[in-house]
Amino acid sequence: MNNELKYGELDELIKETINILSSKPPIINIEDKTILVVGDIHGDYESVDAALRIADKDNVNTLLFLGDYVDRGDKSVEVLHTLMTLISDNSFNLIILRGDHETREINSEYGFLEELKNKFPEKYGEIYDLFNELFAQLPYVAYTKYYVFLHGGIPRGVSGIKDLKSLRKGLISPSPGTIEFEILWNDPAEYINGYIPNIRGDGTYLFGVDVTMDFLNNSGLTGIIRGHDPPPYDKGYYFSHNNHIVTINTCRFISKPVILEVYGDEYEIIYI
Ligand SMILES: [Mn+2]
Repeated sequence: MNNELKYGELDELIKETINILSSKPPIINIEDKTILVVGDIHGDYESVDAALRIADKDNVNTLLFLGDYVDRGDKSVEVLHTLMTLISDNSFNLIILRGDHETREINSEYGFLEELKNKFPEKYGEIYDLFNELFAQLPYVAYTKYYVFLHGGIPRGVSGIKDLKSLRKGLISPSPGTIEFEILWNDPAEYINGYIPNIRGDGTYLFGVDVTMDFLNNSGLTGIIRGHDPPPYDKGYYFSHNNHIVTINTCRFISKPVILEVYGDEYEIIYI
């Protein structure tokens, strides 16, 4: 942890970021043609730093993170501090989507709460509550003319981007059975139609290629770019549903870390 970073300063930065985020919608339309996309981070500060260097080098203005900033690694606070500083400085068009770890139900169990206890033994409870208030203000989805970006997958009952306009912000731990929950948790699967229960737990689903094609056709889009699921360790990404879905990971504790650069209707996967 940056030793100069005191509880009071962090507290103010979180509050300022909540103010900025709460004025934005849960679904973001991106106009920019070039976008640098970052997958799961899970407390891996070095990967965030590497992605920001590439954004600088390639002169990219729009940076999109696919969620899961906290838990597992031990630098979730540093990761969030960097992202909040960039949001408050307005130095990039920075979009940070919500992942399933940006819910209290999960981040109380998988390392983030413990990290805060270690780094802020006196005040961890207040910081933890503030961060979860911030997470509840993160958008769930972003889209361009060609691609949709989300953490997990297509929720049941959602047949196109128009059905995502009803997403609600402000939920600290979205409940199973809601589109807010399923967009954070669902995964694509080959060789199934429709939806079947996912081994990740109650209320999580696998969706088939028919769901993906209906969603894309109804939305006038060509692909889904997501995180959430660990790719083969040596690869860092994988394709599903006839290459209409790409899953990437940017956390070096999970697989080789990659980022993805979108240029209009194309993209390139880059090892970092
Ligand atoms: Mn996830």
